[in-house]
Amino acid sequence: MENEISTQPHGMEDVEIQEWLESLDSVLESSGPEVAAEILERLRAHATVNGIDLPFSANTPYANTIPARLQPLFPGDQELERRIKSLIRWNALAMVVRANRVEHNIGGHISTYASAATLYEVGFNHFFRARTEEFEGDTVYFQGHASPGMYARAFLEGRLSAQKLENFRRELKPGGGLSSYPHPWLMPDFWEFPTVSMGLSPLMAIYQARFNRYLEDRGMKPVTDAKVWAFLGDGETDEPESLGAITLASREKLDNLIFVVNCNLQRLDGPVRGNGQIIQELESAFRGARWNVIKVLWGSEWDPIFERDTEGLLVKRMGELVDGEYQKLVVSSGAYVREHFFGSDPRLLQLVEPLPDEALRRLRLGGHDPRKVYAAYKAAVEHKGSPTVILARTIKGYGLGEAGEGKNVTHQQKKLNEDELREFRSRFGIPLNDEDCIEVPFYRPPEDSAEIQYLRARREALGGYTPKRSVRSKPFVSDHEELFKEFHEGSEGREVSTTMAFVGMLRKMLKDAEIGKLIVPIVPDEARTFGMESLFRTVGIYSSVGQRYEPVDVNTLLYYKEAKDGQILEEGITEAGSMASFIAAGSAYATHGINTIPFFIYYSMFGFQRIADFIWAAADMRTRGFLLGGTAGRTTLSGEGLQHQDGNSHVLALPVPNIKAYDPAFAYEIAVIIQDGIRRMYKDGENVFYYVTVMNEPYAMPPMPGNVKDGILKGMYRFREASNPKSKLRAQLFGSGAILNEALRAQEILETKYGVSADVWSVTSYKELYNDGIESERLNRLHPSEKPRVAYVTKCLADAPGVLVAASDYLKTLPNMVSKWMPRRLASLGTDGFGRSEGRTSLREFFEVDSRYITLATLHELFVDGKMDRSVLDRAIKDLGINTDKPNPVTS
Ligand SMILES: Cc1ncc(C[n+]2csc(CCOP(=O)(O)OP(=O)(O)O)c2C)c(N)n1
Ligand SMILES: [Mg+2]
Repeated sequence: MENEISTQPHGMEDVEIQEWLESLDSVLESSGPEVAAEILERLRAHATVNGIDLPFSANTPYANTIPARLQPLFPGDQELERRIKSLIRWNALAMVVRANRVEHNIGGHISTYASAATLYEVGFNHFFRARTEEFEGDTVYFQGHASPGMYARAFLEGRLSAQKLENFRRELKPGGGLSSYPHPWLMPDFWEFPTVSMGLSPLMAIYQARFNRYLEDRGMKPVTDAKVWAFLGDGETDEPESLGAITLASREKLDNLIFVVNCNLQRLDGPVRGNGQIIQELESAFRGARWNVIKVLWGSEWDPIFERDTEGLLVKRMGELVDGEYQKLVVSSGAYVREHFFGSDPRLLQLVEPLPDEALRRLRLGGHDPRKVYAAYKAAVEHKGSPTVILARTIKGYGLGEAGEGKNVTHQQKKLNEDELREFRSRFGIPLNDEDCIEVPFYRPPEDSAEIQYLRARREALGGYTPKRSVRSKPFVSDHEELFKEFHEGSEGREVSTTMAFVGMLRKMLKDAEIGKLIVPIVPDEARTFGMESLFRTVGIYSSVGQRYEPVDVNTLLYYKEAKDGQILEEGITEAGSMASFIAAGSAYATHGINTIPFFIYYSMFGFQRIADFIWAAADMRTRGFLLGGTAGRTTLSGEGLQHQDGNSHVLALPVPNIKAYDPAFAYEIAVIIQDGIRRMYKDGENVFYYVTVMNEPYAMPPMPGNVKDGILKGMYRFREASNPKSKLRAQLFGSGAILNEALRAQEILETKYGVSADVWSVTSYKELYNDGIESERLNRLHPSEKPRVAYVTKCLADAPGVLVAASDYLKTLPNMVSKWMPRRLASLGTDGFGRSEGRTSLREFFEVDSRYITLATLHELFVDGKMDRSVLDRAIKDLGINTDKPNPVTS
């Protein structure tokens, strides 16, 4: 009954609807789709004006976007391509099955590639253009779990040996192996983009496409029609990052960007939307964001059935099923499909009456039909004015039959029994007999076979092989000594923050003849916070459309200037997006052969803490550049409270192997670090990048005390010696960042009030000290007969007498982790705990890191060593005004 009402609203006759449809058809025929669309748009407006409340829907019917009659001819040899694809399927499966026979549970995925094989093969044979001398090439983000397919193809192409395939996921075996997923760190000549932490690659791809435009608009690379392709899983789209920047892509009209979502309706545990339709959900999200959406749902076998269906019943029926039901159909017999899908309406049953059950079972989905996929890709690359997403329906584990096709367990399937292997072999026509087949050997037809010849010819026509990574930029020749020299001088008493000092350097770098153009300043709506607004005017904010309005502050010196050739990437409030820009700019030395140097400055608490996985991906990708943690330090940033004040980031930087993390106190330290960083990354080609914290506490910047460059870079150097080194009471104070000034004040108090002579060290990087320490330990363990290597910390403190006290604006674990290489016990002060929104002075008291607490810690260490009387300590507590009953900052 309900159904009846919905199909015939208010008793409207079928014939009336039919008349409307027929007139539309005739417009379509006589004047084409554009006029038809215009009429519909006018009708919609007319209806709204007349008070008709049309429900909003961004969805189109559950059908292919490109109808069969508009489908282009498939230009390839379909049969040969099918055979090549079958061989790749076999070898991909063999890799995983063999690896798991050798080492149980080594893992690997069969079903992701099995479902996506056609999506990739149409790309490889017809679309993905390689990077060459003449052409920058297309950029492809491969779905991480489909990696066996890419390896299997490279094997057929003769680029990877059988031995490499044999050692899939076992890179440490003799002869090397293949990394589980796309990791440029592990396979730097092959993979360009790490994609396996799901959600990162769609976002990175959007910003990559946008960065390509930035380079073009700034005249740094020629304008080309190169595309960025990103392949993702439908389950992956649940990650917030996946769809988080899709409006940026449409706003920027990134028609150089193509998403292909492999909609197998399944993720790891089960259906992506058992009770809904993921494809329709994604369609409305992307259409709502003004993307060009192409649905590839049904294969060619469905076309004649659609043609017979003049009433649109089939499309309607297709739209009714939820994904859980579709999944059930995939694993069911033809008879079941007839009864449960077509059986809902006798007219539908009639449509498929001529087809036997077996044919119903074999009605292919769009994502497995090269002709449909080709049509979609062609439309995508030709589309102008917006990015395209292709939603391709496939079956997870396609071809695995009983071993997992469409089953909930298929994602984890790594083994096939003998029957299943034989069936797979037969289904895909692999020339192996029953006996050989169960050994699952890799199979490559001879070089002169039609398959290999075809595959090679196709790739040749597209410029060569892909994926392939190479470093194409030329290294810098200069050390930029002059550029940084002035910052060694100090501020002559003027109080500046390290952030201001850094911005001064940035301004100077931007003017430099060699590197000026290459600098890419990136800010997530924080330029004013860091005093960078003067750069708006001088180098401009990048905008692909220039500035279409007169900025409200146009009469001021530092107005908000947007320009098509603007240099600053002002990303708005998105640390993730800014990081994706950082990655694109920091890997352009490989992707584009351009040495762009990104400087991404942000609120330090919203870096490692918030987007650490992107930083990890950047590390894997061998990204170069500088992350600047601004307003850093738990007590140095006043008033902001526990979600802003960062005492964590230097600890969170520890696990990223190739990031160098520095907590400098003075302008010259920053100058030394940045100059050396540029040299290491862009002259010597080292695969490192930098994290430098800068603060907003103003103080006089001293001149560099002699040549301490080496110490700054290695992690520590003596900044100020004790004035009375012969004193009986001696101490070594270690300060970092803005807390170094507290150590210097403590040095004075200790000297004048307690007769303790202390040296003060600037510890610029606990991470560097730690890495050096563990490396020394390791080398000594492995080479016991050689002269022991002495840790740098140990060397520094060889002749440094007295008690040891460290204070930083970060967790106490930082100094503690290097204390084992110190000659004596270390007392560590730091900022473990939540903290308060408070001013600097109160915060430093609260966390017990100010000069008074450093003084007390020093006196206490002397007392423990028996060098100081208890009464002095008691008096000091009183004189220093220390409340001994205050709450523990760690737990309060
Ligand atoms: C951030 C993240 N979380 C979890 C995983 C583990 N994981 C790997 S594959 C997968 C399911 C993938 O489903 P889908 O995106 O639909 O891809 P399909 O294999 O179906 O093509 C999961 C949960 C991961 N790789 N990354
Ligand atoms: Mg899926």
